[in-house]
Amino acid sequence: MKLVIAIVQDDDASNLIGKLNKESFRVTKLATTGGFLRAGNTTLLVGVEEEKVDRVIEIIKKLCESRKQVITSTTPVTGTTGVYVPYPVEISVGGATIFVVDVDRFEKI
Ligand code: 2BA
Repeated sequence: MKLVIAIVQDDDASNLIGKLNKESFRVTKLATTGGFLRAGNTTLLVGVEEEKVDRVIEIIKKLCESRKQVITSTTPVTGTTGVYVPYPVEISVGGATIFVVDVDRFEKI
């Protein structure tokens, strides 16, 4: 058995869970926060048989969009101390970040 850990954007989570459930995958949804943007995202835990991992990833790929986001970065002005100039930087937030890990033991009690 494998555990698929997928970090997705909040906007995509509901659709994705719906589709996974429709195909009989069981999902746990965690409300998480990205360490870089410090903004909310969603982490899904999906325990599946190894041969179904590809299907889970296929569904995630289909439903999770990559979006551009503009953040304000600051950099010190050269030659001066303590002066910072804010400037916009465009970053692309996935899609999805997916980890697939082995499950040593799985029990339901
Ligand atoms: P965040 O950490 O909030 O990152 C959001 C986006 O900011 C990232 O999108 C990436 O485009 C950018 N970013 C992150 N760290 C950066 C850095 N050190 N320098 C420059 N830009 C940076 P994604 O790569 O699509 O990641 C989306 C979310 O997935 C992340 O939110 C984080 O919660 C999670 N994530 C991504 N890679 C991970 C990893 N290797 N381990 C654990 N969580 C990860």
